[in-house]
Amino acid sequence: MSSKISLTRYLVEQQRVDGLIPSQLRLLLEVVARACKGISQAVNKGALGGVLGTADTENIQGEVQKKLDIIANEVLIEANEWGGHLAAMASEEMDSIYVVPNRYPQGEYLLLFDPLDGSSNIDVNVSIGTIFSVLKKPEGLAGVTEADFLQPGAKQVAAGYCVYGPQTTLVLTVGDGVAMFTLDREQGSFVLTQENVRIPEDTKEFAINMSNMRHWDAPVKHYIDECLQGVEGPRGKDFNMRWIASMVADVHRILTRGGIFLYPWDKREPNKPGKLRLMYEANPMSWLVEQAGGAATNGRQRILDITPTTLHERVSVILGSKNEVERVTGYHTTV
Ligand code: AHM
Ligand code: MG
Repeated sequence: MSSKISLTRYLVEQQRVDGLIPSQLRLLLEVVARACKGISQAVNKGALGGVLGTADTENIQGEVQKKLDIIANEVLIEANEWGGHLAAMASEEMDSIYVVPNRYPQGEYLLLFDPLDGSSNIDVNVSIGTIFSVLKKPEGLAGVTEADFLQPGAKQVAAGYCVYGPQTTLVLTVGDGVAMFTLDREQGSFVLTQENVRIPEDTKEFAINMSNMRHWDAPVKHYIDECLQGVEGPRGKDFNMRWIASMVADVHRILTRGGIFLYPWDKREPNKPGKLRLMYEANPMSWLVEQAGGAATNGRQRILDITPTTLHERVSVILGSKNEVERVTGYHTTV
């Protein structure tokens, strides 16, 4: 790329030339990106910044919070509450929605995030990230309630993640394909490094936590069993396995070179539809993957078509290369 295109310029051009994003949404995305820069700095400092380890508190999901879970949540709230672009926020780390305080102007957007995804990797210096999803507040009602958030993922107006790995990379869609921006630390800005990201339709790489195999249901077992049989099996090719245990990093690999990611329902907690959260993990990732030509289902239906009934609802996730996702989804009716 001859001249560098910053995230700011990219967004301004999307707004001006393509009319894709209103100015309030542009502001929102710039603020989220700025917050991610702050989180990236905290992540980079690690032990030097005293940010590693647990915080001795639990979130609504009963998970022990890490210090960085809480720091990242605070950074996102503080960055976003005063700009006038938001009505409210929701987070994996907060029981209920955070309504923008009265002292600030109220905007028309709703922001949802998993402030620090892959928490189990924080202390071991493995890639982690921030996932975010943007919805519009339904029109016509004063105030904002949790019910305003309960929209299917197909209604998202922007979605993305920032992965804190060897590089800090922000990946974004506003419904016109997927673009990637790498943080230039000297300049302090995100620079466009890839546009029109495409996921190959076929793959030889799967990502799943194999230690749960005995708990899966038949269609998922059948699919992975076929992959494991390799070149001698019905698939006629050898598969490779990757599992980073940070959804951001696994999805980033899939957007970069293809693959399939599964976190399916399993028998350990039969009443839970899955481990991952629909509104701020599965929905934004599913939209990014679809925008890059991939597919995302819960085994029975397109994830983006699910209407949530609660903010922290969980879902079974199968996403990535289109032909593989369609194969596993098909097994849910044939196996
Ligand atoms: P988190 O949001 O609390 O970090 O949990 C979500 C993470 C995903 O990033 C990842 O795919 C999964 O949990 C890993 O689960 P497991 O520990 O079962 O491998
Ligand atoms: Mg998460």
